Amino acid sequence: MKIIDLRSDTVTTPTKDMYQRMQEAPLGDDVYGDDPTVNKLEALAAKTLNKEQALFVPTGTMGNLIAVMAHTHPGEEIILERNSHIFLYEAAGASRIAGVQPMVIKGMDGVMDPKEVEEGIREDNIHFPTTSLICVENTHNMAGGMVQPMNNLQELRSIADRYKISMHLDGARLFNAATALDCDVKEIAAHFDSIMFCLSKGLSAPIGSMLVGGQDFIDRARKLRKMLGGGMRQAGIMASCGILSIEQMPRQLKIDHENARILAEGLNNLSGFSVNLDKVHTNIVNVSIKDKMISSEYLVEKMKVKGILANPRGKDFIRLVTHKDVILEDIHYALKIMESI
Ligand code: TLP
Repeated sequence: MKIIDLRSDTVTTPTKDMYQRMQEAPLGDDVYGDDPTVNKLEALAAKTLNKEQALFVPTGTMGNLIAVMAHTHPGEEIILERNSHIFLYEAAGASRIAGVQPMVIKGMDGVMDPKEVEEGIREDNIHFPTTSLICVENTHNMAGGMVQPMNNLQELRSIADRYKISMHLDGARLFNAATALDCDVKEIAAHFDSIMFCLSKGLSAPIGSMLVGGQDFIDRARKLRKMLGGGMRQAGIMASCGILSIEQMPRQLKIDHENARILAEGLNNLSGFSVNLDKVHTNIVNVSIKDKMISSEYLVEKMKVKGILANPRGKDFIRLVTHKDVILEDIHYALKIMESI
């Protein structure tokens, strides 16, 4: 049976070139700073985002946690969007390991109102924790891959500057955001003190994310990575793929976005589903199930039997994600199957 895996872009397998590069990558012990391939990837990531330094980390979750730890002290507070990945999906690492308290702001499609962010910043008062970080997610996963408007980022930046607070970007899908805005990733990165972006999603590397920022920040981050057990040895095997992710894979994202739109429009034309097409900005499609008697879990199971893999999102939605291992023909095939469900 043909399987079409739309659960996530994390399921992408390495490209042929990546397999080739893995075999040939010059290696060394990266904890000693000796792996030339990791060093090359870190320099490339820093240059691509126009920042001083970068650090190769095993996962996006670890990259975000290290960023929170490097920007804060235990007992401080960080401002986060209510549906952000750091708040919802990272097993409370920021609270448990970094020891910070989240101040959550409910955004509109993941976009925080700058006024509410400013109101969330604590005054200097003996009773209050110090606010030390604002986190933004772009694209916003729970909002269905929606892109944060550039003027919103500018407004948040000016607040952060006014209050001398750092800003971190969970840019797991930063390159999808830049593709949708038709801008350079540097333009988005410019608003932030640190950025995490994933190599292992639409950019198709098997493993790894990058943490990017200033020299001091990355020096602290490198030590924290070691403390958390993320100091890797001949990591150039993986970094070799990451180099190709940055050099070659961003152009694939345009295709992924086009496929997501075709999928969204096709599903919206079917009687059982609806998709808010205005909210399909990138490679994620949140699909609403019209029949409220059918739960998302039930639907996902039914689809699985027919070879279409998806993730439930709440009770009434499923999430479909396009990526390089799902081609246009697969999208049309998936639509046919969905019509028969
Ligand atoms: N997201 C995964 C799941 O964890 C939900 C997915 O399938 O979308 N930030 C954002 C915005 C993410 O979407 C993810 C992964 C991460 C961070 C964490 O990255 P990893 O999986 O590398 O730890």
